[in-house]
This record gives sequence, structure tokens and C-alpha cells, in this order.
Amino acid sequence: MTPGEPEPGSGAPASELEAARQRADALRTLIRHHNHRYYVLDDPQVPDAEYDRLVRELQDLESRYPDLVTPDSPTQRVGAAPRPEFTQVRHRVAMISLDNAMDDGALAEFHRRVASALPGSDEWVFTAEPKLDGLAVSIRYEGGLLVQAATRGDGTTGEDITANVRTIQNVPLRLLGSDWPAVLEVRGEVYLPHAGFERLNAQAAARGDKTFANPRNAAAGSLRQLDPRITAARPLRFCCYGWGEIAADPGESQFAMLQRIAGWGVPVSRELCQVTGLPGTRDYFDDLGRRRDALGYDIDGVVFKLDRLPDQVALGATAHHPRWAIARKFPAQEALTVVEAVEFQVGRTGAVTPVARLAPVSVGGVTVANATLHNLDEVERKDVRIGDTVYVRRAGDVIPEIVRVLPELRPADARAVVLPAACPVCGSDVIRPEGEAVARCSGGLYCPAQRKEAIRHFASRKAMDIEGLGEKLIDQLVERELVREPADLYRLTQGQFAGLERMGEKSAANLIAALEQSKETSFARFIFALGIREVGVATAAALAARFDSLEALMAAREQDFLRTSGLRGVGPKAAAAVQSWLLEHPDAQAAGDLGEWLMAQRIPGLNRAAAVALGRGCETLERLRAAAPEDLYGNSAALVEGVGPVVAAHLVGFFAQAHNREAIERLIAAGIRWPLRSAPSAAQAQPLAGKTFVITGTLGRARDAVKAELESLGAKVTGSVSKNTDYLLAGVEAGSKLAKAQELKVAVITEQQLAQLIGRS
Ligand code: 5U1
Repeated sequence: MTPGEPEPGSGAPASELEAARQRADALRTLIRHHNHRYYVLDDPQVPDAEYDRLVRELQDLESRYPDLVTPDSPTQRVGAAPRPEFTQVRHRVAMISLDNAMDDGALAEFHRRVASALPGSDEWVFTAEPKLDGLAVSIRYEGGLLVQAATRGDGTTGEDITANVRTIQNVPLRLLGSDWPAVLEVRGEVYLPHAGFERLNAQAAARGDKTFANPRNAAAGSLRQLDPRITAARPLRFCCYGWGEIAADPGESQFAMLQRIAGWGVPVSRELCQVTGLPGTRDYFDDLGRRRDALGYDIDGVVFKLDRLPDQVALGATAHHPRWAIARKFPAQEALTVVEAVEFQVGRTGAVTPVARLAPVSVGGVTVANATLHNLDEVERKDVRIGDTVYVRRAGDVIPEIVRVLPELRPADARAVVLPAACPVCGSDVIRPEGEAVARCSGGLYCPAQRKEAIRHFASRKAMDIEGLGEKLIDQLVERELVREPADLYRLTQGQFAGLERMGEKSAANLIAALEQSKETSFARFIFALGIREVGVATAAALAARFDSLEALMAAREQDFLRTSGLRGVGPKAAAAVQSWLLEHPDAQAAGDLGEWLMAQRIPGLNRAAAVALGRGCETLERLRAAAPEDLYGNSAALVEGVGPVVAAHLVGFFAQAHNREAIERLIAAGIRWPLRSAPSAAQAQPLAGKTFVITGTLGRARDAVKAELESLGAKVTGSVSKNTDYLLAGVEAGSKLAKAQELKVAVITEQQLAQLIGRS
């Protein structure tokens, strides 16, 4: 045979056939690889839609060139080999899969096929229910008792997962009532509702473990655990949609039989109902599509089944699918694409958010070219790099997001995502306080992205209280570039106001008067009006009480707000977890970087951030062993009520920006003023000078914070009561120190009495 000559039996030229053979071989290799990842490893590499596309392409090639079909082609077997670790179960009634209708035309085609096979009516009744995105299982009851549960496997043979299924809360171990058949196999889907999935992933993230990409993977991984105790800890659910072997007549109706099964205590879908004809199926599909995101669990389509069981028998099945049922699929919500760049956007509150620019891809019928990455913690947790191949997901109206990265497809030149040092809008420093996920532009009053919000806040009731200056007016002022910063408000003329939409002469005059009136304010209001991150009304008041002047506040450093000890990023629980682990492992020897070594030990309760901080802070295992708990966990005591490390970082960062200082100067120049406090006398500044305190019992605030406050007011705080003690500050459940103080006649005061003593209440 010469090249280009048709091959016997196919009618196609040899070169075309050879190209088809090569493509079919490549597709088989690829599909086998994905089958292994999906069925055996429970770790699919590509979204279902991409897998389905490959299978369809192979099926299409094999039907055009039947000579290319090989006995071991993945198209000849649906599913995958059972794992050797599980006992095999042969299904007495095969677990067939469903044919899919990807669009409305395919659904109409299904109706035409039903109508031509069962002539006489076009008003066929169907059961309708969601197609859950979980794992198909068969659960066998004998004499009303659960005796076996198996995965679908390849449809003929599955894996025995009885012990695991017995842990699923809504699966009855004994059927209700007494009219059940002696043998009943119920079939349905095991799935993980969204709430359980999020809880599971949050727990995994807290332990520093790998998180699951989606609820389906989590359900599959949970169900095929060799240790059923692990499955028991996962909030799986079961939903029945049919039956296999049954030692009774199921009657005439799919719907009625499912109702009977539900009556025996087996959960069936709440959404199960009967619909009529093509319009009924279309309406159900559209309605569930609208409600899909509110269901609380993942579905990937809806399933319609001819309701009359004799009609199901009459229609029968092909080698793969029943002819009486169809799955009308929703467009896939996930797709694979490549991260081409990561840019940073600044929100109206200054949050600097990474946004991935993607190679455009169709997800759920919409082209997606951008995905939010939320914050840098998220980028680090998912380990997203520029150049990575990623799963992108779009659910409902939610902004598309990157679900996970495929590290095995990472190119050598992939680049890390780096937070810009300067705001991309105004150039101010970008600040990310330690331990905070969100980075923020420190431009505040100056940054155009934050302008409207900053001015709205400045004018608000609890800030400068400029009556009549509402949101709509501020929008106009900023959009017409009449106001760029708060000080500009005080330069506006009545004529400028009157020229704005919906503003008459009278309201313009009122606004000018309100602005004039607002200049007379308090130091606390002014601090609050500046809109410094995390500085609310109470914190502003505490700052105003603590600092004598604006200059003093602007010059303050972190140590003026806080007294710190220990290692940042290490909480008391993580410190305790490491120390008890070290006690249990006295012979452990660390090698290499201490933080990495700690991570590798998988110490329960220790996450990556804490391990890294411990590694940096202690450097050697010997030093870590020798440290006291309080040397380890980061602890800071506020010297100003409400000012913790994050607020302190925002305060220092805000006043460090020259443009913020200049904007404040312009406000003062515009005439804003507040009553000056006379410089406090030494006695006012240190009202507890020379007094010795002892603290006992549980207080309303952190004990360290109270101690720091007492010390900042001049007191000495000691650990035991003696005749030199002036006050015992007693909280709830005060113990022996209280008895000792009473014995020595030392004054015992409560937190409220202390507040009165120092003039705080
Ligand atoms: N809701 C539903 N899902 N599902 C999956 N019904 C349903 N029926 C199926 C499958 C595989 O198979 C029938 C042929 C029993």
C-alpha cells in the first residue's frame, strides 16, 4: 500500500488515518493519566469539563475510524480499577452512568428520542432532581440492616467502603418501618456540603496541611480513607436517586418508589419533583440554575428520568447509558488557564488587592480574563506564581477566583508575586502590618483611589460633623475636582456649592455655615476624622487623652503605644504545642533551617507562620528548648487602650507620610482648632507614682495590658502581697493573694475602682 491510499475497511487515505491513529494514541495516554489521578489518587489534574472534552474527542475519532478502537481504550471502560487496599464488590445490578445534554438542543433531542420510542403522547412525565457533584455509591440493606456499601468503580466492580459509609450521619444503619424489601440496594451520591468543606479546609490550613481543591475531591478523599475514623470526622452527606437490586416490585413510578425509600429513612433530594414534557424540563433546569449558588452544595446539572418504570424498561439502555434518563449539565464553573501577570488594585478603603490577569478562558459560558487573589496570604497559601497554570472558578455573580495551581505544569521562569512597595495609584508606601493579610496604601487623605471615602469619613457625624455634606454631594465635588483633600472643603465658596446638582442658594449658604461651625472641634474628633486605619472613635478618644498635642501624636513611635515581648507570629497555643512536643521528643535533633525543620515534624497546633517565626527567633533547637513560654509567644501590652500592634503600625505609617502631614497642616491652616489641654502636672501624668500593686484573679482585660497601664502611670507591679503592697487589684476568682491582702489589711480594689482612681471613668 502506498501513502495516501485508502486503508482497507476505513475508506480514509492512509495519511489521514495515521494522523488519527497518532492523535487517538496520544488521547488514550492522556485519558489514562487523568483516570489515575481522578479515580486512584483522588487528585484530578484537570477540571471535569476538560476531561470530558478529551473523552469526547477520542469517542469521536473512534466512531469515525472504527479500526482504531483498541480493547484497552479508555472508551471501552468507564471508571477505573479499584484500589488493591479495598476489597472488591461485584455489583449485582450494574451501576450505569448517565448520558449528558450539554445544551438545550441536546435536551430537545432526548425528548424526540423518547417520543419516537414511545409514541402516543408528548406529555411524558419525568422525575427531576439535581445532579450532585459527589461520588456514586451503592448501599445494601438486608432485613432492613445496612450490610454493605460500595463505590461505583467501573460500574461492574467497586470497592467495599462499608466501614466508611457507616460513619455518614444521614445514612440509616437500620431502615425505618417494616415494609421494606428483604434486599434493597439504594444508590446515590455521597457529597460534602459547602459549610463542611470550608470547615475542613480551614482546619487543614490551620495545621499547615494541603487543602482540598473542591468539595468533590474532599468527599472522594474522605470516603476512600483506609481509616474510617478519618471519614467519621468529615461532615459527609448521602442523597439517594435510585436503586439497584431490590427483592420487591418497585411499582409503576420512579417518583413514588423514591418517596417510599425516603419513608424508610433514606435521604432523597428535597428538590425532587415531577415535571411534564420539554417545557417542564426546561423550566426546572432554569429555575435550579438560578438557585444553584444558594443550595449549599455543588451540583453540575439536573437529571431527568422517565417517571413510568414500565416505560424505562421498554426504552432499555445502550452499552453505557439508560435511554430513559438524561443529565442536563450546567456550563462548567471551572476551567484551566495561565496567569499572565499579577497587578495590584487599590480599593476605596486603601486595601491593595492582587488581581491575576489570565489568558482569556470560557468559564460557565462567560470569558474570564481576571481573577481576584484577595490578599497576599491567599497568594502565599495557594502558591500562585506568574506563568502558572491554574484552575479558575466562576460561581454565580461572584468575581472569578483562582482555586488552585498545578505545580507540575509550572514553567522554569515562573515569577513570584511581590507586593509593590509603593501604591500604584498615588505612590505612597504600601503597609502590611505583621500578621495582617491585607496590605494597604498609606496615602489616606492623599490617594485618589481613597479620596471620596476619606472625605465622606472626614465629614461624617462622629468626625467633623459637617451637616448637609452627604455622599452624593461629595461625589460631585470630587468628580468635578473641586475637592482633592479635606482642607479643600474649607476653601469652597457659596457660588461653587450653588452650581452643583440639586443645590439651591439656601442649602449652599447652610453648607458654608456648617463648614465654619465644624472648625471648632475636639482633638479626639480630629484624630478620628483623619481616617487612619483601625482608629475608631474610642481609640481616637484614648489617643487624645494620652497625647498632649497633635505634634506629640505625630512624632510617636511604636514603643510609645505598646510594650512588646516574645516573637511576633507565635501565639500562646503554638508556643505550648512546640514545647510539649519537645518534651515528648527529648532526643530530637534539628538539621538545617530550624523553621523548616519544625514544619517537617508536623507538630499538631503549629502552623507555618509560627514555625518560621520560631526558627527566625531561636535559630537553634537548643535555644528553643531553653526558652520560657513567655519568651516565645509574641505578646504586646497596649499603653493606649485599643492600640495593639496593628493599630500602632497604621498610626506610625500614617504620620510617616509627608503628604499626610502636609494635608494635616493645611487643615490646621484652614482654621480647625480644639481646646488646648494645659500641660499635665507631674502628679497628673503619673498619678500612681510610688504605689505598689499586685494583680490577682481574672480581669476584664489582658493582665499584661493592665500591668503596662499601671506602670505607665507610675506604679510598681509586683508578684506577691506583702506589707509594702498598696493595692491588690482583684479580678474574678481571686485566690490566696486575696486572703493574704485581707490578713495584712492591704486595700483590695476592683477594675472599676481602679478606673475611678486614675480618673478613667
Ligand atoms: N440525581 C441523579 N444523579 N444520578 C446519577 N440521578 C442519577 N441517576 C444516575 C446517576 C449515575 O444513574 C441512573 C441511571 C440511576
